[in-house]
Amino acid sequence: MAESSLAAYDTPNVIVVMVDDMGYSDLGCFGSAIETPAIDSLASGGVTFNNFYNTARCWSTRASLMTGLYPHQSNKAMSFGSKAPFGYQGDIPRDTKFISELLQTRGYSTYHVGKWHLNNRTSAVEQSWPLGRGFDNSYCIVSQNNFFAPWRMRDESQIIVRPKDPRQWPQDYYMTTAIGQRSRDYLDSHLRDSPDKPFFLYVAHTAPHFPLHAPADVIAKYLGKYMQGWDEERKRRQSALRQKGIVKTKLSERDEEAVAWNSLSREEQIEWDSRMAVHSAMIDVVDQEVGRLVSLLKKRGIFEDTVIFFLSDNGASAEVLIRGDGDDVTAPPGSAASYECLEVGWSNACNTPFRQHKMWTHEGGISTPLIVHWPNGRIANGTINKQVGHVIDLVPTIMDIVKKRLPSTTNYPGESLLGTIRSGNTRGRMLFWEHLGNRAIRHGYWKAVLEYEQPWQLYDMRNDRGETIDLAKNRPALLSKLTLKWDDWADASSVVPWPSLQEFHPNYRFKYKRK
Ligand SMILES: [Ca+2]
Repeated sequence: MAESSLAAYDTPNVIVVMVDDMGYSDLGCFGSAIETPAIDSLASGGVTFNNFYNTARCWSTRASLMTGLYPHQSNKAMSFGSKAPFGYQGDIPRDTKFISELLQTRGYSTYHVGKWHLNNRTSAVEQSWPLGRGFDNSYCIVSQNNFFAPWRMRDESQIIVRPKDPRQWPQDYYMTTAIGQRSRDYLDSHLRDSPDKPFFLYVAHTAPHFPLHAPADVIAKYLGKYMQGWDEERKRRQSALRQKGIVKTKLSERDEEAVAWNSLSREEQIEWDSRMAVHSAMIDVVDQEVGRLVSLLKKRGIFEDTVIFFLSDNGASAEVLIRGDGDDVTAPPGSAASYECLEVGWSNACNTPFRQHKMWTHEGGISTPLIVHWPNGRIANGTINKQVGHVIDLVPTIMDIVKKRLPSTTNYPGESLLGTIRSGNTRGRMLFWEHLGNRAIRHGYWKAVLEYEQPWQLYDMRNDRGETIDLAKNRPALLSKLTLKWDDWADASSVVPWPSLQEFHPNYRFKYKRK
């Protein structure tokens, strides 16, 4: 491969693997007991960002990943329809370019597999699916309500609707495995049909988002492993993160909606142990699929010239919902007939050492590991990179890596991370968040954060990413400087006060931590 490696160096292949609702410390290499050897090996052979952020929600992070903009700037902060103000309508404008469109018109073959969540609500609906947004091929999961038999998919341009009875669906189907298989099928056909072209492969896993569904044999590996409970699990993970040099912070308090593990009956503990076992199994299977993808890249001799990014779209979720085919309470945990969520106690543990969950702008909602792996990229292998980064940075980073210019017509708020991926040098950033009225700004090591209808809080991220010591009252001048900067950003970025959107979300309250 020596010759072609050199030739291919100018245009490496790019793979983005994104998981759904995975907690900050859910990877083995981030201190969990979940077996993720393939992802851990990408981390040890690549660069791991420990200060990396998403936007706290599925669609908004995907909008930022694809467009390089804050979600409001791409009109995808929410999907409230055409009567809502720009920023919240849900229709990404046609002239906002996706990374897939930028790469497709610059000589890349482009493949999408898995979740999408960016289709328009009102205008140009057909053109807003992956095939209309720069992907040559797409295996698109439209509904993830049943991992064993999804209700709706788009396989290329064909819409597939599941028969009402899930037993009429292939009985060996499991979504994560199907996503992995199609990723490898696309790679195989790419290498057969257009081996001279580089490729961009976007693998959007739907795991470990609820419902908690996983193959029984993988769940069996983890059953009984969590009987020590979420309070112990949080301590164990915090200590592992500290030992690995990933995060050193005081542990946040147990979430106020979660009960003490010791107050549960033995039967309740067994039930909760199984929830976490299924969550672990879902991530375990994702890792197995990452492993199979890596094996294929190695077998075909293109592993060295392929850049792999791995991240989660938001933190673990405390939601409590039953959708899809409903919950048969007599069905085994993790089976197709069950419909269960992680809920607040385990979500809290999965986001260790941070506070809050998916949807909040505290660290538990917006933090994700980012792993970047690129053997031929002269990058600082096996290092933990402390640069503060955000999913808006991935478009400029990918374009930098493939040596192509960003469109000059767009003012991108992010920046390329390639320099720091190589050097490990860090510099100050100013980043912003707004989701459901929750707000945050990070400027250097300071973070101001506000939960909707609560006052601003101020934290020093150098030693308190657990957000345990609110410095708002000690540093009022600093806090007001930061919140004014947030106001300026909001004004310039199509962010509007959450209460002004009341008519579009009459039921949008934070009740989901409770049953
Ligand atoms: Ca998500």
